[in-house]
Amino acid sequence: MIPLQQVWPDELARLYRERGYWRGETFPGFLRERAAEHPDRVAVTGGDGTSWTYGELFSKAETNAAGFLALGLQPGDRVVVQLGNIPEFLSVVCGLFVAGLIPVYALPAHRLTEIVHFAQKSEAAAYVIAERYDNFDYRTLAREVVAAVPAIKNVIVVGEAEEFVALSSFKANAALLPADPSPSSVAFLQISGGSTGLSKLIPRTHDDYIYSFRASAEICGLDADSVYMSALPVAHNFPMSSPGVFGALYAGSRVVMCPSPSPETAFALIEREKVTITGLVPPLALLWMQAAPKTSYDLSSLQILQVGGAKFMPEAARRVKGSLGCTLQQVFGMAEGLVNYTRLDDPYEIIVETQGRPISADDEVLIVDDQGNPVPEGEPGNLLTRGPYTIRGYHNDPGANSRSFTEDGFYRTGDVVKRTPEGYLVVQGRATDHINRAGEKISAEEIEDHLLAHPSVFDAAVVSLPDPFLGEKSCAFVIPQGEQPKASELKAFMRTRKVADFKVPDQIVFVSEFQTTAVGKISRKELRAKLRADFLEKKA
Ligand code: OOB
Repeated sequence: MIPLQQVWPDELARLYRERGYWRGETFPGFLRERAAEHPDRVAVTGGDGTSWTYGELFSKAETNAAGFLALGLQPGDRVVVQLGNIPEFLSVVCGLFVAGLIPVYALPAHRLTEIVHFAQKSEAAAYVIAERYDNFDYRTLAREVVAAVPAIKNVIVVGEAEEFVALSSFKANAALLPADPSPSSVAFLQISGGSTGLSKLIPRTHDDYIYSFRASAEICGLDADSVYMSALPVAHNFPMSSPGVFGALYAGSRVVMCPSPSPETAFALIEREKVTITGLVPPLALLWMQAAPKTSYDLSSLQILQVGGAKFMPEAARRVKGSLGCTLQQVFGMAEGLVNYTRLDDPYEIIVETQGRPISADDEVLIVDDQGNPVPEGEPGNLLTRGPYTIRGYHNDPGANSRSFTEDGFYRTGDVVKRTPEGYLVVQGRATDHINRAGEKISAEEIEDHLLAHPSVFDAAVVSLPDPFLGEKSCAFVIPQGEQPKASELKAFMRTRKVADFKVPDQIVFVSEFQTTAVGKISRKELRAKLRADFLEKKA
């Protein structure tokens, strides 16, 4: 098994400890502490009203930890977790942490192709699902996963397990529980948005991740009276840690798991649970702002609406206060690390016009041209970063690591930003070829590969097009061979590829050739840029 690690150079690790960012905390350690400090305070509430106190959450985590180990899993083993916004998400992943097992976070939208990739890449030994979520039976998916990945020895199901193992069958057994993991060890694997090909795996340590959500909770002013609602899929880094469910648990706040971000479901929960803070991607923020004036639900408890994952346009940002009556916080982050926030007491213009500034004084931010030279202050350039919670490399991916990191360990974010005189970042665009579809990052290359598998596709180039609602939508330019297939046929074909539904191209445009320059071969990147520009120009 390829060892999991995330290593910073000694002098930086020393600095991060000296400055108090890395305090030697671990997930099991802080959860146990909170359970001891306020065992009877409610930690998490589900959409159906199920509530567990901090004491109950930790005791369920210990029971689940023993259950996983009793199945024969060994500390250090990887476990793919595909659960939606239900309280069991927390009892399962906290159980894995207590057992020293490593969650690999999949989204509910992922299907066979993605799950097999995560399982193989992480060398996973088990897979946790819910019986159903969002009208999909995950047991049918699990059967295909097990057939494709024999190393998955156990499937654990929240709900009716059929031939698999029911989470509810797990029994407490303190004798099985190991000592807490080392704070510098990898706690879990997060999934990258991925601009080239398949998603990469992001190893995050206890020390670095806990710092990021502890500091985030402080920036957002979370305390015992706060109620954080996860409206986005909780496996995303944003609702998980910015400050997310873990920042909320760290601060002793209450977490609400919202099963759908639709205004109907979310507004009802805001009223019922007196939610004080939640986070959305821009398209959902627009939807909420549209629905709020007409709703009969009482949204007055909501103090902070965070918006991030994709660019929130200033015009929309200016409407938040008027329509939802709360403070806007812009969040510009990435699963690889760096997270920027506008601060709650920032001047209004900074809140609506910028994507915030880094969490840490020791987040190093460089803005450089394509040759790697710093651009003049205030000019747009490529954002590079390193710091106390930004990874130094992906798991087992030398190719991606040489592309995505500089020799001195800066992560190339792929984002084009400029910096204001006050040190706030404004996202201008992106240098890499992915589509940011309502906050879900889609790799153009990955979709092209699927389309090329269709017998009537000679070549395909996938690009992003502006969309008033989604921010960006995906468009596939396809050169057919033989008889031209219908667009609907290609979309149906994409579904047979067993990928997340958000990866099916929104639009398909058939072309007879890709105009390449006289010089001959142009890069895929240039080709995509040209197709996109020509198409938008024709439409204008
Ligand atoms: C968050 O994380 P990821 O890993 O899904 O995506 C990261 C990328 C960034 O590199 C950037 O391209 C884009 O998403 N992005 C934004 C943005 N926030 C993220 N682009 C413009 N404006 C923003 N506010 O998306 C994520 C992780 C933690 C917190 C928030 C978002």
